[in-house]
Amino acid sequence: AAQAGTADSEITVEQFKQDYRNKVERMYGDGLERVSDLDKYNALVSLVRDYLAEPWLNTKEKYRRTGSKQVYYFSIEFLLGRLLGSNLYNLGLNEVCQQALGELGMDLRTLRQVEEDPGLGNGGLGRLAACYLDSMASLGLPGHGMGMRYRYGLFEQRIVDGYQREYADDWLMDGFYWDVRKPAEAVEVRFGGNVRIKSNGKTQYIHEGYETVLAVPYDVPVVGYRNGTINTLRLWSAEARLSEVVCAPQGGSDCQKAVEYSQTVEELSNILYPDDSTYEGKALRLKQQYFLVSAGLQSIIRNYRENNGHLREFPHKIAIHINDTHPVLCIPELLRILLDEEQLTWEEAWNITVQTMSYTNHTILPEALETWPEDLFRTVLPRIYLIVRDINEYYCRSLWETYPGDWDRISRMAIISYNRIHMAHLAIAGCHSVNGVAELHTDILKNKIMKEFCDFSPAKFNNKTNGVTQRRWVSLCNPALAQLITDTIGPRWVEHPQELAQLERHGADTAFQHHLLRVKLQNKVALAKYVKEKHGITLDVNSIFDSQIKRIHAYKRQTLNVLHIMALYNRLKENPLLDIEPHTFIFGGKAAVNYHIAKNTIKLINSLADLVNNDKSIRDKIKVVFLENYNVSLAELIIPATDVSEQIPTASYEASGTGNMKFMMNGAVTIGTLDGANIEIKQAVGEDNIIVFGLTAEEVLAYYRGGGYNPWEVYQGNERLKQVVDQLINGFFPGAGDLFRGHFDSLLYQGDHFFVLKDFASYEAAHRVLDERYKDRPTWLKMCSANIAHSGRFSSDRTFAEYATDIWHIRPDTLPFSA
Ligand code: 26Y
Repeated sequence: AAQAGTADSEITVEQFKQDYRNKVERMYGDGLERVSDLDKYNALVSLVRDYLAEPWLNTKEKYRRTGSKQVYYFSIEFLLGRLLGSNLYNLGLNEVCQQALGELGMDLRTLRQVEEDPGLGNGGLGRLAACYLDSMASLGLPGHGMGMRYRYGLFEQRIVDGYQREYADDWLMDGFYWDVRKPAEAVEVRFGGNVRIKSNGKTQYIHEGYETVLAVPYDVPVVGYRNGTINTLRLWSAEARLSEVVCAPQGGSDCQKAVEYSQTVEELSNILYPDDSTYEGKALRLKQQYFLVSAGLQSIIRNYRENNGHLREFPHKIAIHINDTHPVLCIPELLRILLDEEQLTWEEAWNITVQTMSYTNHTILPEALETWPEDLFRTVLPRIYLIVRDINEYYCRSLWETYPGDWDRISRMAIISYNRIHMAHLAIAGCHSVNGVAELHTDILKNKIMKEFCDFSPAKFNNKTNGVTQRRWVSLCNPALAQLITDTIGPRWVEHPQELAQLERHGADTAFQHHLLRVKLQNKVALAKYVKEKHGITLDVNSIFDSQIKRIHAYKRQTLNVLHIMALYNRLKENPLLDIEPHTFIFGGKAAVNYHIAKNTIKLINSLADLVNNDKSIRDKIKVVFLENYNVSLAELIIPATDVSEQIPTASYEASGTGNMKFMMNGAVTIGTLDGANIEIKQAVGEDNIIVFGLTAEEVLAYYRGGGYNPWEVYQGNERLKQVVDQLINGFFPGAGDLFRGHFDSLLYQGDHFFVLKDFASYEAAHRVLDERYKDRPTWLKMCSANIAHSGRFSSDRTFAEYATDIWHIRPDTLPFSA
């Protein structure tokens, strides 16, 4: 039998060509010459799926046989990006496929671009989950994803007259050929109704009068890098079972009702909530969360029962990870199953649950912390509500034992207080591990946001600094750089990214530098081509490409970037002979649908772009572009072409950041604040290879304690700054009128909560340092190499080895890092 993972050595180009031709003919009843690109793409996916069927089956078989502990990563978002390229690459079929298609007169790159981006996530949190899937499989770790199969992904952004417009992301329109529908493994999820308590010796809870939603799983293969491991991402879809509804003859009113009913049921998995900032307590969102959790847990337990004995052993066989609080109902749902269905005692059920569950926090933004009104919760999930009440009581009792009489503290830490259910408190109480996503973030959790919880159970708290997969974020998106690295230090870095450190020795080497420069230029040409085709703007590929690509949010401070560009522009206008390096400022990102100031920031960037790009007098020294509909695929194009990575949040706000790591791996130099993982990037590369500026988290927090700072003083004390701030409202942007008054007011009249003005001078100075370094090209290239060389730490392989060892207590087949 074909050995899993060695597909590359087994399938020849000839074989591939033949298989592919056959596939096209069988799928479409037509010859390769006669079918569309979409058909060709679909046939290729179908063929790749055939190739991975056997190793997929073998992997499942192996896990059953060895009885190894399985990890389930529950996440309401998985931002996968396109899969054709990454699956071919991880299967080791990339070259064979490329050559085979070439010989058939086709181009793999074209077919890869036919694929819709499965955008089942908002940003960092969802993309992190996707990187982790890649690492789990590539480490040969039995780790699977549990997520939602949204009918529509994150909205598609179009820019109309400089403004963001949102369109439905109909990603399933042409079908999605990677997943396998498993109707036989569907489970039922119950909503509403009421709970009757029956007491005959033992109390029983009978849930009645509920509505049932059918949860149907779709399994997506997750391919490990050339190791034969194929794990599973299980995505759940809500369906109604209409066959149970009797229709009146000639389709009478019952049929009508049935169709309406099916629509309300299917609403559950229709949309991904397009918001990563402000929490909204919508009933549908609560239902979605419970739907994922209940369906996922039921299927895990069903599978467990087929292969194992008593549920007492559950924590030795299963680890469940909760990605932020969104899937935190895993805790009461597992308790429900253990109590109501398995008849375990509370103590037993609670201990099993806590030992099984672990939780990652991704944000300290108070407006993104989930709490649910008790009434709503009780109505939608009556049985789960009772269990959460019991958890609350049990937890508060244990708090009372440690802090007798300290009512204030206990009410601050309670899971239910003031008629709201606090999901983070539930997570901390019900998990054996709570982690932050970068050292600073974890410190802030431990010493501020969750201090009282940490005092109560310090052993739970730990840090796991985020990581990204070098396979998608270097090998696939930057093949030229990957080749250069492999030519220089050999191919092992793909599986052992810490070996990138060997590049350090080559950083000052002229030949290496020369190659690096060529690679970067080639990537800039590719991006410039895209920008020209899509936006009609000509970029100077010899300019510094400076990128800020991420969700648009006040704390991420796209505004600071804008003000600096305005100041640079003003300097050029005053002195057209000013000797500055030409710059291309690249922006990309979506703003939440109702986040008005963020949407206005997009308009601000576009207004600046219009002004600057059309001003002949500055002789193309600066260009500004806002790239429409930022998503994973666009990131794959922008990151390899970037020289300068903008990571400029107000310190303390960005839990970690992961874009910062992707840029670093691709040899961009960071200009950043001391926040999130930027701090650890600085430690890794050394202070000569990163440009930092601005207030530290401690300083920011100290200002807040003192009631903020006075932006007027800063504004009045800095001529350049005053000029650009005034330009927001003084007609500098033709036709803008009062459009940017909101930005102006927030900076001056609302206390500049995010310290934009406060950090401006230091940001400007940092940019000057950057330009100086860039002028001296050998120094610059050395900085770029140092960034690549020290990026191994930020591989999700490292992060995952840490989760596996410290939290889930499982051992991968091989550990790439001695964790
Ligand atoms: C509940 C709703 C309002 C909500 C929906 C999505 C709240 C938060 C989110 C997503 C948050 C998110 O993406 N956080 C980011 O997680 C990354 C991965 O850990 C971090 O790198 C990044 O700093 C953090 O902002």
